[in-house]
Amino acid sequence: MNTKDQKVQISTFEKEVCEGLTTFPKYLSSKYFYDEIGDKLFQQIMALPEYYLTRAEYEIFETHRSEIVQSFDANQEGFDLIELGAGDGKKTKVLLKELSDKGFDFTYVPIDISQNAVEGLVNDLANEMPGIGVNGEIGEYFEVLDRLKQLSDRKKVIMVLGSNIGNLLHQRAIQFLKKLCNAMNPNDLVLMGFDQKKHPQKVLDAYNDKTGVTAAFNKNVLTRINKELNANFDLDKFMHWETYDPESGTAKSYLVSTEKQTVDIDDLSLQVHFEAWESIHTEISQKYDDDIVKWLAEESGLEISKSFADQNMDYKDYLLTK
Ligand code: AVI
Repeated sequence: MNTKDQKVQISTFEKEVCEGLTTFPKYLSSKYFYDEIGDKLFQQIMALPEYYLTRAEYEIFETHRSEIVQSFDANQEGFDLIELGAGDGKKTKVLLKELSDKGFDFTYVPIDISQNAVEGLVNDLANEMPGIGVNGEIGEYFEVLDRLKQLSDRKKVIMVLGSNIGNLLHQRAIQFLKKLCNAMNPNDLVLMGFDQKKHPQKVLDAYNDKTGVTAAFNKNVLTRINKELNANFDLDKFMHWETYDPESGTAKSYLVSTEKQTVDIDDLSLQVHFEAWESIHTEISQKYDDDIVKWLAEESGLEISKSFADQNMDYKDYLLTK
């Protein structure tokens, strides 16, 4: 491909940035938070005192690891443990260790959109748990689901942890779960984390930490547009804003323009105008209860077979079957 052809081809990032910033109200997808800097910021978020989700899921795995891995392979036939959005795999290591200590026959297939994350995790595991078969894959959720059947020819246990499903609106979550269901054989299982509805202030604090890491994470989408599309967003003229609606259970993140301004995105030959206090919606982080999870599962052809909660009931992991 020559330079001219490369220029003509418009990337999904360019297309979506253009669409999101030329419509009203403006929006950008949270999937663009994640590059090398975004991955590091998310690691910092997971260690924040306010961000209870990671610790809650870790506690669930520590407490229920024996029962969880037992239900993965009750018939002892061997299986592939496929994790969508594996990240640094910190919580998963609790389950991997349990599986390996109990002598289960399994291969771990961590899949993530970030090449960094997958390579880091594969290297870590080679050092920390050399006895485990690991087969890392790079890919985006929906795209990976299309080739899930090819990735494994034995029993599949598919994990989607960290309440990653919460970054999808319900209709999109159902599309995702339907695809997941289609890729499953009757014996296959899903282990999925769903952050639960709780005191609204606790949710707001988790997405609006005092140290400003979440704000930097949110603004990273603007940093990426600056770097990758030659734009001149002034990050100091946008503020991170979080809302939580306890009725719907939806937490929403915005970037709010603190003054009337115009931003140039040179690679898109685009000028974007912002009124003072105009917003860009960047992320949803959905919170659930048993009824919502049951509804999502049923709409998608799945069924809840078990659930595991942390002591505070802040968070639950559900085992889903077809
Ligand atoms: C990855 N995802 C489930 C996180 C969440 O809780 O929505 C991303 C995040 N956004 C802000 N803080 C963390």
